[in-house]
Amino acid sequence: MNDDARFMRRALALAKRGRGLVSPNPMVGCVLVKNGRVVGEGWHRNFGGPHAEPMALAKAGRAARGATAFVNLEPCCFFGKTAACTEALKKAGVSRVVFGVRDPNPRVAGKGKAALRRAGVAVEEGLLAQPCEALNRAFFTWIRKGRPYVILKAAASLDGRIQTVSGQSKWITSPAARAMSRKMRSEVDAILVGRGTVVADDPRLTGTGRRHPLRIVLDSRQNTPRGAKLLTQPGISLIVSSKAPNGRLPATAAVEHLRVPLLGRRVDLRKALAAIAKRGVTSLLVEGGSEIHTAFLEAGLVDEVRLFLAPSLLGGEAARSFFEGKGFASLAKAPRLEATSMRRVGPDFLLTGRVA
Ligand code: AOF
Ligand code: ZN
Repeated sequence: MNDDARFMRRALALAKRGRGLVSPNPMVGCVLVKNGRVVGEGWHRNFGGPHAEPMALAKAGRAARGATAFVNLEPCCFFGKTAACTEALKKAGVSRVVFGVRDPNPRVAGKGKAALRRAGVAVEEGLLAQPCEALNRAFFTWIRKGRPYVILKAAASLDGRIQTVSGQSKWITSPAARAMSRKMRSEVDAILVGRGTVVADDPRLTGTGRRHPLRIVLDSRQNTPRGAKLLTQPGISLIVSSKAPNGRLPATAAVEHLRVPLLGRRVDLRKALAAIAKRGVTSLLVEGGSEIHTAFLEAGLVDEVRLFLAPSLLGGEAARSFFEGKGFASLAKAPRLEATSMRRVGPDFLLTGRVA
């Protein structure tokens, strides 16, 4: 790996320290290098806080003059919660900026690069573009599509079933897989389930960290049980329904409501996702049940699939699988995963891929 790539990798590693803390902002890291030596490092630590570049500049002090800045994202050029990074870089006398990917935020979107060039700073775009794009995939989807990055998560047998024929689902996968699934919850902004899952499994929908992702229940008819465990966990639960909240489950500080019109017999998913995105949710873990997974897949609203597969074979025509519905008549029309990977988790497998 050449030196530039090495420093960009370092910027990426720093950026990752903001995971779970910066949303709905992107994760950004910055490394300042002079004469082959790192003179300052910084990363965006929390939403509303300083950006990566000024943090690195503060560390470098006067050594920033004539240095190269490596940043995974195009530096911003507007005064938001903090002053523009392009200005800070310019003022500090940084002579070259290497960034991974353009910031799709319409307030930046190439304007950061142009501002630096105008100020006589040498700018290079696209170093390690792929990992830089991957790191902030949720943020990019949120900005570009006005909806969260949607991850469908399920735990199934090798034959794709999420229940036995008698409805038993606890537990198809191992404690190791369940622990990993809780960790996944801690890394997203929100988790979504259908009312049916709340009734059948009464999940807590909690993660592992100190941060509590928003818990969302899709409940077309305002029927979520009042005693549901998820409603009393730390953090906020959001009931998404076509009906106004009633006295049975009134809005409180911990239970919020969102009203979304129906599309056919269920809540309009696109409208629901747009409204959820407006609350600053950039990533959403959809945990089921089967009808919810099916509705998201049929609507083309799944970006990524994470499937825990237990080495068991449950069989049974009446046993539910995580994707049902009408199905696709032709292979060509059925959704396919790309960039797939498979790893072992205890006795189970975790298969992941992005919907092509
Ligand atoms: C950077 N460096 O470290 C980050 C950037 O509300 P603000 O002022 O924090 O601005 C947030 C926007 O700035 C965010 O939507 C994204 O476009 C950019 N994030 N830019 O130069 C950083 N976190
Ligand atoms: Zn900035």
